Amino acid sequence: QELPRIYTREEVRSHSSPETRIWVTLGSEVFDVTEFVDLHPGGPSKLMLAAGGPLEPFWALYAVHNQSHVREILAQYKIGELSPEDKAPSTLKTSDPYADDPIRHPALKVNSQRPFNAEPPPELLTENYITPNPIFFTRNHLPVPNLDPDTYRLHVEGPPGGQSLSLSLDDLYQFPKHEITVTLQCAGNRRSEMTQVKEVRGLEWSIGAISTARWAGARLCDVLAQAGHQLCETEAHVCFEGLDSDPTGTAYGASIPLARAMDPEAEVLLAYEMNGQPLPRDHGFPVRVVVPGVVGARHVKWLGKVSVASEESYSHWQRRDYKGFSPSVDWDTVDFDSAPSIQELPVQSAITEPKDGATVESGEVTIKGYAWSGGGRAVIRVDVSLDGGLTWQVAKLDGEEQCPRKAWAWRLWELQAPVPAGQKELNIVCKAIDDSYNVQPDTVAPIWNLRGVLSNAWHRIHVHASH
Ligand code: HEM
Ligand code: MTE
Ligand code: MO
Repeated sequence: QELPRIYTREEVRSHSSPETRIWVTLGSEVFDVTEFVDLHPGGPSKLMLAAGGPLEPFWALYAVHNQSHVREILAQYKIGELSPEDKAPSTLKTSDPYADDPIRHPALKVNSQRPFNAEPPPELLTENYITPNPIFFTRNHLPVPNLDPDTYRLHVEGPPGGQSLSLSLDDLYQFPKHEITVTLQCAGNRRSEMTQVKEVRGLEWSIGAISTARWAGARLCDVLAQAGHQLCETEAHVCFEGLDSDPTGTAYGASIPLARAMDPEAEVLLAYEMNGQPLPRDHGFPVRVVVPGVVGARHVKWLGKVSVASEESYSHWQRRDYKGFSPSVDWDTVDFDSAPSIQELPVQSAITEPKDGATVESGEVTIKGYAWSGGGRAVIRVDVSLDGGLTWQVAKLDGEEQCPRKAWAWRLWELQAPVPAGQKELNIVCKAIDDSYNVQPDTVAPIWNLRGVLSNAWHRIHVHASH
């Protein structure tokens, strides 16, 4: 058996560029991760922050790394150990960047504590048409910033020759207040069903990475107009930057097409209220973007800056994430530049009651769920099957009737159906149809993708009937 090679921290430090090769440490182990840098799901630049030093301070921030498969990847690159005198835990005592995160509601099912990611349980998700703020699903990539509403300023960059704005909350309140009901869904909603087909990288969302609120604020088009922006011919994008940032100061960011931002009918908001209250800290206090009909990732929270550019945002989350690929694409072949960023989401529905695996009384069963489509497309019908999709019944749609082309919010639905006599096992399935007659695909495998986004196959649950 070979003895591990021994290195000093100083030696490790000298390996921090592609020319010298890239080394990192975890505990007392040393790794040469040069070959992994370009494959890193979080992007090469993030990994490079740790080049030549310990991973711990960064991994404390991204708990996504506390998984065995991540440790296994790293293990492949092990080249040796730190010398005994260098093994002592790094004197650099990192304070917990999440110590100031808000207290959360105990009903939330937590997928990740740091950063905080959680969804309401199915039993609560469709209890109310409007999701109560404390159980609205939460998707954070970083610690929650603690912003002072009195000193808060939103920076809006003007066009060349125009004027830039620095808006206080009071300034924002001066714009006409616009209030709309909008459903927000994460691209990763129902990712856990994709994982069952084949492993994907991302948080294990069940069916609850979706919620609905009344949002109020200024229209983005009014604010952009005040800064002197007009809808121009050239392809343009509105870029948003959050005030949440990693240790290097890189902020969360995303963009949407200028045409959507400038269209009053698209109702893009700079929201300061959620269900009649100031935004909760987890949901972007004091101001966030709300982009009706569009994937959650573009609804930038803790909004610090708005600018117009000829290119999409250069943010990792715009360019290296939130894109769809063929099931044949893997992490060795993926070319993120080849796919457009997700904006409008496809038609979606899920069953929230009964619970998968539950036992239902003989006689009648009540089946409930939600249905929604992106781009303002209204859900026109939800079909439900009790026999795995052989025969179908049409559910009753509840909740607010939606305006054509501006159907920003979900419909809840319900079906009461007799349990077929003698039937001991029920395979309950739902699928929604939107007003473009888009339907959900019947199975997950053909839409599987390496990032586990856009998971919208027929939702299937299995229940036992007690006869
Ligand atoms: C995601 C490995 C260093 C930031 C990931 C994932 C893996 C990985 C496998 C995907 C995990 C999953 O979604 O299941 C590694 C390895 C590293 C390393 C082996 C060291 C050699 C870093 C560093 C940073 C970082 C130093 C930050 C400064 C991230 C981020 C994500 C990520 C932001 C994406 C999280 C998300 O899905 O939003 N990394 N990583 N990583 N990593 Fe790393
Ligand atoms: N904005 C900032 N600044 N930071 C973030 O991490 N996450 C995005 C988006 N806006 C995020 C953000 C993602 S991926 C989603 S799905 C939604 O916020 C979630 O919004 P919610 O937490 O209010 O449900
Ligand atoms: Mo998301």
